[in-house]
Amino acid sequence: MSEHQAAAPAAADPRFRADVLAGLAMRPRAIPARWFYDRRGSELFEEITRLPEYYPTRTETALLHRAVPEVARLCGPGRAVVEFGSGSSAKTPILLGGIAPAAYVPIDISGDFLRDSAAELQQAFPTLPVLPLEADFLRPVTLPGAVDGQPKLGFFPGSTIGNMEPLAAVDLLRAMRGSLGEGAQLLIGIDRVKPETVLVPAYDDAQGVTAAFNCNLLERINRELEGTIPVAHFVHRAVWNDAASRIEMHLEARRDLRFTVAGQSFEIGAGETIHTENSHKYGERGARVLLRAGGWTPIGEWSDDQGWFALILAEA
Ligand code: AVJ
Repeated sequence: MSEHQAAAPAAADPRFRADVLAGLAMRPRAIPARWFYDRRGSELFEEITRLPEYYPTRTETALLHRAVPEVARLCGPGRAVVEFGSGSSAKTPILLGGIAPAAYVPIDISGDFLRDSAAELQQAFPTLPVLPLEADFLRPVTLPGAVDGQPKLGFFPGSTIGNMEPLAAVDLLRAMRGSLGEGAQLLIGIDRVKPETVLVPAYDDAQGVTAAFNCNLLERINRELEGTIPVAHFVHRAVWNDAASRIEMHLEARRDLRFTVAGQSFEIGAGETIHTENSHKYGERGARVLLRAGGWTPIGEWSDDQGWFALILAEA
């Protein structure tokens, strides 16, 4: 989409505004990755998941197909499945179809996507109670009363945990443990460390879809926060930070720029960046230690032949 094309006016989320204004004033500049996912960003992410270079989605989906009979055996029937950040996952029906759940509670910060994907799921599983919950799952959440007394199975696919710094990841895992309660289990997808020659192209694809996904954040700022960011003067960067075991995405200014967002002025020098995403990768043992630090004991683990991605079932 051209940056000159008229965009439908969208009501700005005050949390988005606060994160952007604080993030642009900070050094280094950084905006949380959660704000990628407006309509356009979610569409672009869907496109990313189909790219030849982007291995995580297809690897995890194949793993889930393989794992689900054993997951069913380990978790038993009658659990309420609580999915954290359910944008529009194709993985959910694989899990729900394989384990005889008592209910399904998708939790998402964005009510729009949540209602759409919940309605779609309800059609596929007409007799399953589907109870969407609009909430920020980074904090402990109160689940709908209808699932009180049912043991919970948390579902957190996609290696979304990788977006968080390890300290925040541990906080999140502990918050999930609190939200899910006594006797809970968690099925989580975690992306593994692998050669940089595989990782970097997965976040900097030949077709430029990931670049468009990254730049859409600036376009979203322009659309929703009355921004004047000259998007065409930024370039997408994906770099492997070995010390921190993560892929970082940045938007680099190609020249000295000035712009305004929500009436506030900002400057960025040529070659300086806005850090937009971290995607942490964990080793086999590191992933298990992370879960234990968050209060979860692994009881089952599945990985692909190349060891590129892991699905771990853990109990509180
Ligand atoms: C949805 C957070 C798992 O980190 O791989 C894909 C997001 N960013 N390409 C990831 C993403 C760029 C993705 N997660």
